[in-house]
Amino acid sequence: MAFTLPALPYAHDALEPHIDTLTMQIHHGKHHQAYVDNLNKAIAGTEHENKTLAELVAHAGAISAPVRNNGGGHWNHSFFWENLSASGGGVPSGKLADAINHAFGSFEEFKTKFAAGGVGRFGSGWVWLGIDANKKLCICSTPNQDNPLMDVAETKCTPILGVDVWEHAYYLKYQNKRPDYLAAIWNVIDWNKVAERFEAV
Ligand code: MN3
Repeated sequence: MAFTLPALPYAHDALEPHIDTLTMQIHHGKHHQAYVDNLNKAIAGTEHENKTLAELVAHAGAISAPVRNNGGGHWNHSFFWENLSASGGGVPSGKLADAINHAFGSFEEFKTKFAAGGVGRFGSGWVWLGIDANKKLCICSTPNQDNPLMDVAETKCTPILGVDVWEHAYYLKYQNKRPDYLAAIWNVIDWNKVAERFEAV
């Protein structure tokens, strides 16, 4: 079964002015589409053809570089679009808010540490909020299209929030100012979705 590009759960202009329409069109329609197409090419006619995306990602390092890069790209972007919402922003509530306060001191402290994780990622990659093996919240970052579920990940966790810090995610609007993009993105983070993932782990 070939993988397909998931539809965006909102319009391309829904996240304006924080994430601009053209960036969303290219990011979803060109970049994410290319990861899907190249993943399908990489697994076509191989023993991996009928595996789920979760299985491919978990063993990405053991399979091949194209599966690691494009399978990760497909997984990460599918996860990222769902993190975002036109009605996002604000602050988390309930058990997730308690866990953030417990792990990081306060929501403001968490945001500072998360943004530092994204700014500190040299080159292209992702910054994540996840739940580690001890069921504690943690922040980590991964290079390229790796993610913390991969066998090759330096820090493993179950992500509940991920932010793309590749230049293609922000360059048209923010140019070289990755910190500005990471400051603006809080306005469109869907905390209900993050809380739902938190409760599920
Ligand atoms: Mn991207």
